Amino acid sequence: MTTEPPIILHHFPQSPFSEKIRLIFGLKNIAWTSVLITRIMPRPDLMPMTGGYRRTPVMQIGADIYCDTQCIIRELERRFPAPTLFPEACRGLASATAMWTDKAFFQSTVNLIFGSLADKVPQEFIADREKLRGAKFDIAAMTAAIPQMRDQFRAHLQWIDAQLAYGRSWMCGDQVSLCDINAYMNVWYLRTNLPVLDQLLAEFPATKDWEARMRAIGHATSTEISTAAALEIATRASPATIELADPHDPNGRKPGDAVTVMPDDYGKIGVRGKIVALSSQHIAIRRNDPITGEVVVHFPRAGFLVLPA
Ligand SMILES: N[C@@H](CCC(=O)N[C@@H](CS)C(=O)NCC(=O)O)C(=O)O
Repeated sequence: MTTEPPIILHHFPQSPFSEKIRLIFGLKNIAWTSVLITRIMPRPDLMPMTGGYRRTPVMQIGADIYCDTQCIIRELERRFPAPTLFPEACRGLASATAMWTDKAFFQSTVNLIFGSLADKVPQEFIADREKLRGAKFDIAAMTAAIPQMRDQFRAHLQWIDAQLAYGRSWMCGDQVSLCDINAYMNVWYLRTNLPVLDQLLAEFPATKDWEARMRAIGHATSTEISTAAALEIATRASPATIELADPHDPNGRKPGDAVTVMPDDYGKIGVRGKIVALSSQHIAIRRNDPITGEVVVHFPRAGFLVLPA
């Protein structure tokens, strides 16, 4: 008898991108396994699985490793289709909202938070995030820009509020969707860090009520294991991904091709491997790691570069 490997999330409590996934576990009522990783590098038990990809969160199912929330969400929806995150009216747009919520909206949230926390931000954290970004994590500039960031955050909040007009409970109508999860990430991040959110929400009562509904979704039930135990699971397991060619790949890529995959914005560490499966929204590559043995690492396509290795 074979038992299904657990759904493991490598995350840390303060991580807003991880909060998206924790809420999806809540929404779909998925029992999951929690692996708490450090907020800054090094993460010696995780890197052998991802091949160097260092952003948070990462999902692990046996020896299949899913990087980036886009990719994690796609896999969770495939395995647990009900309730869907993609109601008919916003099937494509629901995913596309990440290009708003995770970039411009997130940037204003990050700047507002770190600019306000100012000298409370530990030096090791600043050094780590400078390495991640390959640019200065300029707290003084963020502090100077607080009024502008409040304006930006407010403009994004108003877009959420406009979607909740006419008494709608959720951004795409009467069903919660990925649009809500994506947008809420920023509201959650500000809420957990600064009291200013109450002031900003005062003019948006529908969004304030929506925030409470979002929070009430919860995180379902989880069991905690150590980073070492998760690594052991990957080492013992074999990847379950089936080879899948993409007849429409515009660059003629195919299973077996050696490639390097990396984010196009920050944390641009290339992960090398051979293509196993690919499509317009997904690429899976096989790597042989000296510690874990064979693993398949999965990435989204939007926002990621695929280069010949
Ligand atoms: N596009 C990524 C972004 C993830 C991201 O930026 N996460 C932050 C933490 S919430 C991060 O990676 N910080 C650096 C780190 O944890 O090493 C995703 O959707 O997963």
